[in-house]
Amino acid sequence: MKKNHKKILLEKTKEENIKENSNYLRGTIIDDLKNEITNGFTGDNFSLIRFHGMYQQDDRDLRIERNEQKLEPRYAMMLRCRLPGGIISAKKWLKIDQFANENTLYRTIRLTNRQTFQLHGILKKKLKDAHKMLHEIGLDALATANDVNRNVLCTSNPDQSLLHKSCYEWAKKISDFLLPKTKAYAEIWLDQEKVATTDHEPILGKTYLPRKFKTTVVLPPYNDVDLYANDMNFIAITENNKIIGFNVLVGGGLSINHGNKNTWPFLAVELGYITSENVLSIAQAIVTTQRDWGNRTDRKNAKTRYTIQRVGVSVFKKEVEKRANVNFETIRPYYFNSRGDKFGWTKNINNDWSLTIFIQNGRIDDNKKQLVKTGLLKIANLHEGNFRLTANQNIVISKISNKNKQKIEEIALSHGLIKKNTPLREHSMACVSFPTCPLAMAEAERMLSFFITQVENIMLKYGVEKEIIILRISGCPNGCGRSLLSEIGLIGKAIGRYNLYLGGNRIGNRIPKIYKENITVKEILTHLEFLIKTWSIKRKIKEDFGDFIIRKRIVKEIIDPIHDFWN
Ligand code: SRM
Ligand code: SF4
Repeated sequence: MKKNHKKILLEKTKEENIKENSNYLRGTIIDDLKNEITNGFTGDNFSLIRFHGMYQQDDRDLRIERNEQKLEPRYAMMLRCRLPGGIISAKKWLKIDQFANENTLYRTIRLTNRQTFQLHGILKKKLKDAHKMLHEIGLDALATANDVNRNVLCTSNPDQSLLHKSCYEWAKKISDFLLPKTKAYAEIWLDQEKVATTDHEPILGKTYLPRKFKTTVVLPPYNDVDLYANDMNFIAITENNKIIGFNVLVGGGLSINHGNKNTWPFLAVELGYITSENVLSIAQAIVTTQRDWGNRTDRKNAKTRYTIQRVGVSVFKKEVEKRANVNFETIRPYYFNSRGDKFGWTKNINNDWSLTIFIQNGRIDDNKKQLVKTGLLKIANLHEGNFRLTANQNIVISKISNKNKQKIEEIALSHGLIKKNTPLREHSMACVSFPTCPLAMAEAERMLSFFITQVENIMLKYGVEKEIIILRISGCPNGCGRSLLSEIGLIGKAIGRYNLYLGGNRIGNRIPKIYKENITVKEILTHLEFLIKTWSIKRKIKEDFGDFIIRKRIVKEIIDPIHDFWN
């Protein structure tokens, strides 16, 4: 019996076979595109389209109704664009907005917390149009999902300083360097002719990575990309206003499974310092080490963090040094003092301007209170610069000329894009969850605004409404809303029920611990009222909520997540 169990564990996962047999990510996607019997993809293609930046979903609000009518679920795809560092010109935005209006079921755009955007609700027959539209404006959706290096994050707004600009250039360079080389994307979506060459993936390999892989380039002191949640991170070290090298951190990740003690969140750990000329060889060595050493028999144990924990940091580091032929130097001093985005106007290096706008949940839509979509469209129509998407689901209108500054401000004001929000709201985040996410267990995006209003009322009642608390909601333990790096984190358990986590910190390098399990929103608010009240009375001067929770031992501090997270 035991032997059998071992054998099962050592078998490659189904996904590994899918990749192996896919002919470099082609599968039979082309046949499925011709198949008009279903709006969905069949067999392996369901998984393979993810490498091309799409997820098959169905509207969960409609499931019961369609089932009763004996109809296929309302299949439609979510498409995630590749946008390293989050930059898209205003002119390109116009095309995206138009496509969303004319070709998607929801007619919205969703900014993600990895500096890009998603279009939900594209029918299979419209998919090629979507990719062709992206291609025409110089974009694509390649490698924004599945077992590859995903959209590379970098500290927002490259126009603020030369250092920000060079961070962006590094993010772009790393993203391009680690992209899949297969021609499958161009053949399938752009109708490019199949050329008689042999596909080869020198970095990712024929079976790609064991699991998703996430990278950041960050300029201290702002940890606006939440680097500790990522597989590979480059922290810029500067001298005389130039980036001279990077501290490299690896192995962060946040997802867990409810009740599965073999899963735990983990903060990226330090490998060492490298000079700039070694960035790409180190990136390649880290990725290929994870490619060859990552667990391909259990997807729940396949991310870099588990590889590093299995072999140990020093063994992993030595292997990376050997593969790159570079030795890490001692980590250079660095510190972070905040997360989140700074809203409002900033003057840039070229004497032009940036305006950072808070977008609740990253949802680009119009509602009674705010005309976010219309407002951004009007701005895009006259703006000659860029839109910059942040890792907190917000948007920076960057490179605004002096000539356009006032006009843009007027549009932003009249469409409710510049509003006085509480620091709590400005730092809040929720994942997409219902109705499109197939893995959602509880509401997140659709309940965030209401929930924040309730917590705002509590904070106002106890005179702490001007304080920042990092509050995040995820609809399931995959933790896309990065709840496991927040001071107050909710993780969905079932409809209307959440686990409540407390005790993360402001800069995002402390994992919160469970405080109450499987409770209702009403119960959560009762607990929060008590805790916020106590904090308002007993906190030390300037003591953050998360730090207070830990000092008062309301939850135990997580020092070693492998042991402390579940115990
Ligand atoms: Fe995520 C899966 C949305 C950031 C961990 N995530 C999903 C899917 C695609 C559901 C699915 O597999 O079918 C969700 C699509 C919902 C929808 O309808 O749009 C989804 N994840 C998101 C986004 C849109 C949340 C958001 O509101 O911004 C983010 C897209 C980022 C991007 O542009 O690439 C998003 N996901 C994250 C993050 C946060 C981050 O990267 O900083 C995490 C936690 C960090 C980490 O990786 O550990 C995250 N998503 C997951 C996981 C768990 C992965 C794991 O390690 O086990 C899944 C499930 C999976 O991959 O099996 C997942
Ligand atoms: Fe979906 Fe869960 Fe991610 Fe939310 S956390 S988007 S519910 S997978």
